[in-house]
Amino acid sequence: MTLSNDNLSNKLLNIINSTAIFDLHTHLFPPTHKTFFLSGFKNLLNYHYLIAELLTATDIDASTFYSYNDEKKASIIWNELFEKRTPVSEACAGVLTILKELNIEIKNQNFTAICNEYDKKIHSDKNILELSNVSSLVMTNNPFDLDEWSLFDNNDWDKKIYLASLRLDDLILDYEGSLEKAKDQTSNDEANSIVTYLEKCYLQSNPVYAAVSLNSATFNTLLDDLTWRNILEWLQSKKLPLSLMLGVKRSVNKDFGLAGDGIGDMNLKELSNLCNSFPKNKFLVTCLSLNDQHELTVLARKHPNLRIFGFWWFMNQPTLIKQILKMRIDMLGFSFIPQHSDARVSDQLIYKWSHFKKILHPILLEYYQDLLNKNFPVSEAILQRDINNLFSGNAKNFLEIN
Ligand code: HDL
Ligand code: ZN
Repeated sequence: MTLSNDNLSNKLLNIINSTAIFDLHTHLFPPTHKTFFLSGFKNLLNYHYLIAELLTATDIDASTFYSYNDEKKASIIWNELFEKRTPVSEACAGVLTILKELNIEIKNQNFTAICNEYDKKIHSDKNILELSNVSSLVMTNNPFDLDEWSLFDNNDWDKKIYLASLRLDDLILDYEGSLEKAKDQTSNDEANSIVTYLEKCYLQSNPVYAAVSLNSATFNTLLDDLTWRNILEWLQSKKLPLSLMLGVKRSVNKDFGLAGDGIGDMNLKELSNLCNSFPKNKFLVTCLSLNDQHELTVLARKHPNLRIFGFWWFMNQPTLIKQILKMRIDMLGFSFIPQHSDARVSDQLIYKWSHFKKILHPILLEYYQDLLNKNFPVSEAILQRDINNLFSGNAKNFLEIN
């Protein structure tokens, strides 16, 4: 049944709010992976986005701050960013969105009271997945962090919800150390022990893609280094896409820890060269800098083996999403993966996705209204097909998973 301008908006909003999400890139783990599973109010406030905002809005010394325990750090962040200052940044707004979703009053409540009420309301990952309508997600799994990788020694978690990836940054950041671990884990001294080890990890974890973050100083390693050419050939043999997160500069401020990374240079002509050099490999790509977004979108029109995903990190800001999401639709239609959460604390799924949906609805509405005005028959079935694709289908089809 064709919709009209009267009922289009509500129908679209209902479909956006009721369609299950496949979250393509997160740093989340199942609750049974105890040391790596993060949830709760203290962990929410200890998010490195908020730490960066604290350390640059106050004269608190970074190393002093990091010497405190999580409770003290969280209470300082709450006091400085939410009580002494107005919490209007995206990361601050995200915390408030979750408190609202949980009906937790802020007025006349101090940090401890809010903390106690919060931790009574959020009691499981299932609770969070329901609230955020995330049906499954991809973890960031580092095969060279053996403690974190121990997740795959157990079967006490839902592998249909928590899907694996192979995060390969350590091969860029510490090749020799990674090679030693690969040799230890495979008792293999040959040059190709990295690929031998990745094969072992593949069998253990059943990853849906491999991933690496790069910048202009490291990108050509993929093309020039024999190990990486072997990895790309291995990925192709496994039909595993490679997720490329481009334009990051690690430790811009060394004292800030995880909060110290920033934007690096990136030459996307090299990305185009990679797509042409490895036509049978698939590349999921996201860029950290606003400066790279237009060229990336044009490249997605040139390379069928390139698929854009998400608004990564410093791009995940309402003003930038509005501008770039419309550009992507203008140039690619709906043939891209519009968002991922990059959540580190499970509870963040609630705000990362509700904030995106709030931006998505009016933008999509404008395109569908334009179609109706040109007498194109927009039906509920068409809306549901499109939102299914944007929220999960495009990613799953590119990954060739169900
Ligand atoms: O490299 C990455 O996967 C980034 O997402 C970093 O983990 C970053 O610290 C982050 O959490 N961004 O949202
Ligand atoms: Zn990430």
